[in-house]
Amino acid sequence: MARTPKQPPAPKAKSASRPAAAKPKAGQKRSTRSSSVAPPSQKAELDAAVDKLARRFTHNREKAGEYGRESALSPAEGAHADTPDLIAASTVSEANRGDKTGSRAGSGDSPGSASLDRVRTDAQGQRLTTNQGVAIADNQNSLKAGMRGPALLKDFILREKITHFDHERIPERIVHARGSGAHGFFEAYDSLRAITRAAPFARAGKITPVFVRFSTVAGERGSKDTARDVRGFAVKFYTDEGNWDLVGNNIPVFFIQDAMKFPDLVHAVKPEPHHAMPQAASAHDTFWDFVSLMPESTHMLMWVMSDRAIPRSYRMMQGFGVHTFRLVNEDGEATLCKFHWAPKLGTHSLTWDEAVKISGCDPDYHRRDLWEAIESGAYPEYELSVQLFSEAQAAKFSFDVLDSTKIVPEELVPLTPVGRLVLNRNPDNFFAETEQVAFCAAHVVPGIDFTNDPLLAGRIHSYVDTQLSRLGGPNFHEIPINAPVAPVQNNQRDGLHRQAIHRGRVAYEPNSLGGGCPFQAGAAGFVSFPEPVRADELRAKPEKFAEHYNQATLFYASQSPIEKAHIIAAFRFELSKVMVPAIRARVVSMLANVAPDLAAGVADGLGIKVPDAMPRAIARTPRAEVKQSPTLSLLARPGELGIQTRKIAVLVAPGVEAVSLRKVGDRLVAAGATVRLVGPRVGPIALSDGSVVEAEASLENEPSVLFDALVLPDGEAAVARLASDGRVAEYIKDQYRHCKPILVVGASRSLLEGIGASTVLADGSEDAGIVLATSKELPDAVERFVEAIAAHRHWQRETDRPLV
Ligand code: HDE
Repeated sequence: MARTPKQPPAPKAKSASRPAAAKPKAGQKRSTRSSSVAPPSQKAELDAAVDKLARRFTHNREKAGEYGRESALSPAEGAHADTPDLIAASTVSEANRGDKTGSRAGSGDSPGSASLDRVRTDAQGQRLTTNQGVAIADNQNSLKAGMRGPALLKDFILREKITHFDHERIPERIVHARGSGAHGFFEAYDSLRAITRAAPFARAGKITPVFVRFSTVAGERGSKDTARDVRGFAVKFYTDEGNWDLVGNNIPVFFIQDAMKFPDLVHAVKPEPHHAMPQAASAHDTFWDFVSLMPESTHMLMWVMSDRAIPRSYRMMQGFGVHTFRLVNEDGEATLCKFHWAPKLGTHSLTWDEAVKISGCDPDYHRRDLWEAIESGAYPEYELSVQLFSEAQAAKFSFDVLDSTKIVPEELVPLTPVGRLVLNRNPDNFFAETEQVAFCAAHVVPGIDFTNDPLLAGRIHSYVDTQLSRLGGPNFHEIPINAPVAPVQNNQRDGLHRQAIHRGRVAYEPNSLGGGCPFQAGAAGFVSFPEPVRADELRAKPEKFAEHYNQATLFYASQSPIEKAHIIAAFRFELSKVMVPAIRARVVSMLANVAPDLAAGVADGLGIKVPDAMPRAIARTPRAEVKQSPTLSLLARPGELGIQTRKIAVLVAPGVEAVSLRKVGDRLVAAGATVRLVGPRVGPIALSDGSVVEAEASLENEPSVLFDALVLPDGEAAVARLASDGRVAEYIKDQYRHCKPILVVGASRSLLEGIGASTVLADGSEDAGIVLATSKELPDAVERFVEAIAAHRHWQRETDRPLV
C-alpha cells in the first residue's frame, strides 16, 4: 500500500511535566505518618483531564506509516503528548504517602535501571529477622512442647527457614554451567560512528559498564576448572541504549554449522546417559562417535585438542564473537564484522599433566585466579578488535562467512583495535550475580545486527527460552544483574516474580488515555538491517559449507612444533579413552585429511595404522587463500606485562640462608609477581640469621602445580631438611616436567640433581629455564630468572615421554 507522507507526531511530553517525587534517599528515615489524603475533587479533575487528553488523539496518525519499505527503514516516532501526573497514576489515592508505598512514582523512571546499590544489602549492626521482617528471638532452637518434647507445626520461623533452604537451588545452565564472573568497564578508543551507531563506540573514551562471565562448557556446576574444554567468554555491555551481550568463546569457531545439531552435540559430549560419566570431559566414546560423523567439526577439534583448551587463566585467553555480525551506521549502511578479545597478559596455557593434577588440588583454579587478581588490584584487561569487511569481499572468500566452523584469517582481513575491557570489581554475591546473570545472543542494540549464520539463528531463540526454566519465568530481565541501565518501559505485564509496580491503567499501545506513552521510538530505536531475502524455503546448506578441512590444515600448519606435539598428544589421550576401535580409526581417517604427520602421530600413539582418509563431502576442494597464519599460535602473544601476577613458590625450611632469600623475594615482588613461602608445614620458620619468617603454604596444601615458577633456596640445614621429605622431590619434578623456570641457589643444587633433572637440553644447549647460582651471584641470576618466568614455559625441555 502506498505510504502517505509522515505526519508530525502529536506534541511531546515535556520532561518536567510533573513535580519531582519526594523520594527519601537511602538510609534516610521516612515519616511514619501519612502526609495527605486525596481531596474528593481530584476524581472529577481526573475525569476531565482524561477526556481532554483523549481528545488530542483524534485518530491514529501513525497508521499510514506502518506500510511500505520507507517506513520499515525509518519508522516514525509514536504519537505522544504531555500526560498530567494525575492521569499517569493508577489511583487518586496514590497521593497518600506511606512508609512502604513511598510517594508517587518518579516521572517516567524505571527504577530497575538504577545502579545495583538499590538492592545491595548489608547486615552489619542489624538483627536477625524472618522474611517478613519479624525479629527472631532465638535462632538456636526449634519450638517444642517441653524441652524433650515434639517440635510444633506452628513454628513458622523454623518452617520458613527450612522451606527457603529447600528451594535454594535453581537449575544449572544446560551448557556452560560452571563459570566465574566479574564487573568492569569497556572503554572505546575512538568513535566508530562511521561504521556503527552502537552506543559503546559512540566517542573516544566512552565508558560502558560490563559484567563478564567466563565458563567451561561440558562440566556440571561443581566441576573442575581445568578440564580440556572450550571456555565461554560472555560480556554484557550495559549500554545507554540497552543491553548488548557479546556471548562468545575463547575459540573462534564452533563444532557445527547449524543450530539443528546443537542438542546432538551437547548430548554427545555430556556424561553418557546410562551411568553419568565422565564428568567435564570429552574423552569418551559418544563425543568422538558424534564428531567423527560430523566432519565439519574437524577445524574446531584442532583448537580443542590444542593448548587453548587448557588455559593457564581466564586472564590469559582470547575471546571471540565467533559468528559474523553486522555493524550498521546511522545511514543504515552495514559492514560485516568479527569480534576478537586479546588479553594484555598474553595467551598462556597449562600442560595436560599439570591440568589433571590441578583439578585434584584446586578445582577452583581459574575462579580463584580471577578473584585474587581483582582483589589484589591486578585488573585483567583485554583489547577488543574487529575485523571489518564487506559482503562483496566475503563473497570472494573460498569459505562462507556464515559458516561458524570458519575463521576469517587475519591475512585476509586485519584486526582493528577499538577499545579495552577492564575487570575491576568482584561480585558481591555469586548467586545473585554470576549465577543469575542471563546472557542472550539476541540482546543487541541499535548499530549491531545479525547475519544469517544458521547457528546464530538458533542461539537467538535459545537463550531467552532457557532462562524461562532456569530463572523461573519471563521477568528475569528484572533481576538486578540483568536489568539494563537504559530505561525499560513497555506494556509487558505480570508473570512470575514481577518486580516493577506499574502505575496507571494503560498497558497497551496505541492509547490516548496514557498520552500515547510509552510510544514507539521510531528511527531512534532498533531498526533491523533490511537484508533482501528472495529464496525457496528449504533445509540445506550452501556448497561452500561442504569444505571441512582447509582451515583445520591452516590451524595445524600455523602451530609451533611443541604445539603440534601437544595436539597429537591430546588426540592420543582422548582417543585412548574411546573404547570402540572403529571410532578411533574413524577419527584418524578424518585427521588424514588435515595433515599426514598429525594422522601418523595419532595413529602411532594408538598402535594402529593410518586408515584411508575419510571421503570428502565435496568433489573439488577450493584452494585456501592462506596457508600459514602465525597469530593462530598461542606463542604469538606473550603479553606485555612480564611476570606480573605470576605465582612463585619459594621452598623454605629451618636454616634457610636469610640474605639470599630476601634478595630473591624482594626482586620478584618488585617485578609484580606473587611470592609464597612454602614450608614442610605452615607457620614460623627460623632463618640462618635467627630471624623468623612465616610459611604461608605447605608442601601438602599448595602443591607445585599451582605455581608458575620455583625457587630452591640456599642453606645447608634447610636443604638437608627438604631432602628428607619425599614430597620435595615431587615438588621439583612437577615444576621441571611442566617446563617451568626454577632458580636453584647454592646448596639446593643437590635437590635438583636428586630428581635426575638435567640443566642441559637434548641439543646440548643450556636450559634457560633453570638458573643455577651461588648466593653471591644472586642479583644477576635473579634477573635471568625474571626473564625465564616472563617466557612462561621452557618447552625445549619437554620430551613426549617425560625423562623425569
Ligand atoms: Fe551457547 N548456550 N549455544 N554458544 N553459550 C548457552 O544459555 C546455544 C554457542 C555460549 O556465561 C545457554 O544461558 C545454542 C556458540 C556461552 O551464562 C543456551 C547454540 C557460542 C554461554 C545456549 C549455542 C556459545 C552459552 C545455556 C547452537 C560461542 C554461557 C545457558 C546454536 C559463540 C553464557 C544459557 C553464560 C550458554 C544455547 C552455541 C557461547 C542453552 C542453541 C557458537 C559463552 O541457551
